[in-house]
Amino acid sequence: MPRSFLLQDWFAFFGNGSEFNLTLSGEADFPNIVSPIADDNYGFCQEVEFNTTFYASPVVLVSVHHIYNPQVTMKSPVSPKNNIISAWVEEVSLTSMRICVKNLSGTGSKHDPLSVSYNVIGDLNPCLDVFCPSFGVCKTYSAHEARCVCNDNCPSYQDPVCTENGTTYDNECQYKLSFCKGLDNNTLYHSGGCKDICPSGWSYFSGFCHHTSDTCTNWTIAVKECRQENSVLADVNNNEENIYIQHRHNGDKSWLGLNDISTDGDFTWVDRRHGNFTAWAENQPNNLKEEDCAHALGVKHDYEWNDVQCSDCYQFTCKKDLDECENELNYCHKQATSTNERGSYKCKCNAGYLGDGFQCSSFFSAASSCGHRYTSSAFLFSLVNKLGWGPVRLTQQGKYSYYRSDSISSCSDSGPGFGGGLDFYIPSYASSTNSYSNLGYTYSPSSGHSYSSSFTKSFLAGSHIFRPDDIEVFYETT
Ligand SMILES: [Ca+2]
Ligand SMILES: [Ca+2]
Ligand SMILES: [Ca+2]
Repeated sequence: MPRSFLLQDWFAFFGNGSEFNLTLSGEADFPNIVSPIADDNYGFCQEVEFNTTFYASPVVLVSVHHIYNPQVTMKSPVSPKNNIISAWVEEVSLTSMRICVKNLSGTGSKHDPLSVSYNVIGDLNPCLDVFCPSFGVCKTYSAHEARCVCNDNCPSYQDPVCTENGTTYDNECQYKLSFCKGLDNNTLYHSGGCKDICPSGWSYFSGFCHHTSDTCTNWTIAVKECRQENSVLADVNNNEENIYIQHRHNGDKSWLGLNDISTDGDFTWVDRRHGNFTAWAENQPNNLKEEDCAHALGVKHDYEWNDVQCSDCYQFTCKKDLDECENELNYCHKQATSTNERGSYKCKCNAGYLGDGFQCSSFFSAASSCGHRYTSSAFLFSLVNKLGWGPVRLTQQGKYSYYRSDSISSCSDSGPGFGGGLDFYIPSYASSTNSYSNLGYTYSPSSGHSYSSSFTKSFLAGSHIFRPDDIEVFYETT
């Protein structure tokens, strides 16, 4: 029977092809310890994961050969003479492929171990090394063009999160989208909606709970009614808050806690505090008719303020601090203690932990306030040293390093120490002049310098005792 003319491009190689500067290459071994069976068409396949991601499905070249390693062939002493083999790839994706080999049928129960050399050629995903800030996501536009964009493909399901200023989003993706677009600048959020943070009838905004009166009263009664609720007549610290409080009054005028009752012209808030933020309307305050109390003019007057008579009648908003600590509405790390403050709260890492309170970590177990650890891989690295010494890695090869103790040590009331002889030590109050170095016990710059010599004492800082200028602590988060 006549056959069509077949044209085949071919390419043969042996080895990993590294001289061709290919994108990825390697070997896949097929020990072939079981017999090939007819159901599998006498084939063996295995999945190979790329350790990277391609932009498009790459081209893969494979070449199969017998493994002539005598140790391996000892285990499977089959002469390769009848083992005609072929190899191919299938299911090539951006991150993996399947490599298959095939023996001829009828070659007996045992087969040679085989190895497949593969070369993968393609463009890598240009997003691989791109970090997108502000919850952006990296999107590819071509094999060589990647841009950070906002992920506007959010699902609509309800798994609400609440941001620090009290905005509830349907789910985390919706919040991240809003942040990415610059519509929300609150980086902290927690799961669950914001609604139930404040007591019934009060609404959350920026660290405070707010309640607005139903009717108008004079200023003095407004102050008193707020006090009865353990709150204060609204004080305003920034423009966002100014707008928020005035919006609660649907555009109407409302009392502020601002007054100059004690000293004419010296306006203070109800707690006698002077604020940094004001929004007086033009030519106000003018004390026109012995005016000692301030009110907000509402949205129609650009949220500005005016001084009026305290006996006037306006509605008002009371404002009270949310105790984030008592209500567990804080973002402190689980190894930190929260302290409530008016309008906010503070986090401080517990004893034995380091960090800013939102992230705390420990070198040691929380069970003990003092600890020491040994690990053979520990080393110190010093960038600037004595004259004639460049940057140096100080490994644990000091005179007494055979004790294998105290690669690092710390107590809750003292800073970190390195080495069994406190080869390098920073006390808890590092600003005092009692840090010191004393190399050579555990950590040593090189052999031949003895522990406690003037050389090893002054190697790091130029003197035995020193005061650090700057301490930076890096910690690994898990
Ligand atoms: Ca006045
Ligand atoms: Ca006035
Ligand atoms: Ca608070």
